[in-house]
Amino acid sequence: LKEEARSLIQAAHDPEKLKQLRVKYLGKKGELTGVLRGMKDLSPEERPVVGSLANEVRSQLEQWMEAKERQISEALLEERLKAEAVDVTLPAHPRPFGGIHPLSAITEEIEDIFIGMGFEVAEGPEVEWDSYNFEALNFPKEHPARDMQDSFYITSDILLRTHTSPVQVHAMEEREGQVPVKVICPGKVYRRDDDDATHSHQFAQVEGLVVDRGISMGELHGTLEAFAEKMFAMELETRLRPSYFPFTEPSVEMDISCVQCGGNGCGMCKHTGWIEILGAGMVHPRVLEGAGYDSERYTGFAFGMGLERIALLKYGIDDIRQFYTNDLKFLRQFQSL
Ligand code: FA5
Repeated sequence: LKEEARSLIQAAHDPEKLKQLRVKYLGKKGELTGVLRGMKDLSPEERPVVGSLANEVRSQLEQWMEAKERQISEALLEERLKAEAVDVTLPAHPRPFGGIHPLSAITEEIEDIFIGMGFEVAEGPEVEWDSYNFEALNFPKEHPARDMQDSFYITSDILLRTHTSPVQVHAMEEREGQVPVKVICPGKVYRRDDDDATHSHQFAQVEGLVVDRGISMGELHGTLEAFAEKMFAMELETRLRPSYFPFTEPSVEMDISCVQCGGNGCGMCKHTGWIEILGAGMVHPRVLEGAGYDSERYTGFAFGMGLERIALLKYGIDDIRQFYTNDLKFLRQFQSL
């Protein structure tokens, strides 16, 4: 029996076969178990002899089976490793690279241009006090000009800022009457505007503020002209048109000659040859005084531009919603920025 079992165990090449052999010899109805069971029919003298022999065979079979089991599982592992081997010399799958979002690229470009002109970059909260977003900017409560910027209120005193102009007030307060103040403030703003090709309920602005002695409209115009030429990398015509903001006096809006048709008239500029890019003006004395600046000694200018509108012009995009829908085909066009 022992010899027969040995050659069968030796010949087994898979775990299933080994299991069958275990049942055949060592199972409840197995051959060796049968021998042990038959001991009751033996004479008392034979019993210890057969008993110890049977136990010896049993432990021998168990040893062989265990050894074989190990051998089989090692062989299986070896086989699997061979089959699943990774060829490290193969070229890797190309990983898709992300690109910078066109609005981030525009923000960085605008920051670089103004930093080059000596401006600092300041930031302010997107969740703002009504007093900073409106009152400190000379929009008293119930003032009709508040309708120009339909707002998302959180409480009666707190809202999502509707423009970046409140950062002007924070910047002046932080400087405690010191000059020069020369900051730009990029950031998100929110308005209850209906979304369409040129409007979004959330968009980005860049605010600019300069306060010092002797600042005039001349500095404002020159700064904005230099900015527009750098931004659009071409000689552009610019013009200032009178406008109204409660926090600047006088107030203007700046148009640039249409970047698409060079001022001859096309669909983009509604055949006027001009495109409005920002609002600006001389900081209202009441705003200067409210933020701790003596309006007899100092004057300042401020401007605020819509970032998406600048990006639409620069990249010739026809719908502002493209910036927010995350269409990869659209975004991939800017991968080289
Ligand atoms: C303002 O927000 C003023 N704070 C700008 C300013 C700053 C004037 C400093 C004077 C001094 P206005 O509401 O016009 O102004 O918005 C400025 C720019 O934001 C617009 O020229 C336009 O480019 C952009 N804009 C306004 N509403 C939207 C909108 N719903 N979606 C996208 N861009 C918008």
